[in-house]
Amino acid sequence: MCIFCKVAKKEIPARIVLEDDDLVAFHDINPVAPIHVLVIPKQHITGIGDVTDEHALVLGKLLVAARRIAEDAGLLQSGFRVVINHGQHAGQTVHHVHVHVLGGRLLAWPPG
Ligand code: IU
Repeated sequence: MCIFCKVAKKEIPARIVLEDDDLVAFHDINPVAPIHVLVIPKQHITGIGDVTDEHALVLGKLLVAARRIAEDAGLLQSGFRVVINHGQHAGQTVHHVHVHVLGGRLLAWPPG
């Protein structure tokens, strides 16, 4: 089973900040910003490059959750970024789709 499926099933520990029937959000173990939370669907989806129309609802829920996490972290005013990496050139290391919610510092653009 993939590592984020294990997080979703509580088979490995994570610092969960939000959960509902469809998704789990937890602090990244290797944060690159003062706030760095990952939002994952409980359903295994390999990456954003693999989604179809049937995933539209859950993908929308991931983004709504990202906004709520940003609000709870006090980032709505200062700003925040959501990132979904897919594949080698984007640096995807975990092959279960996840939305990074990043904030708490000035984020450079374009990303490296
Ligand atoms: P990426 O988009 O696939 O590059 O991001 C994967 C992220 O998952 C990365 O920021 C890791 O630090 C993070 N992570 C985690 O939080 N817990 C884990 O057990 C593993 C990776 I493996």
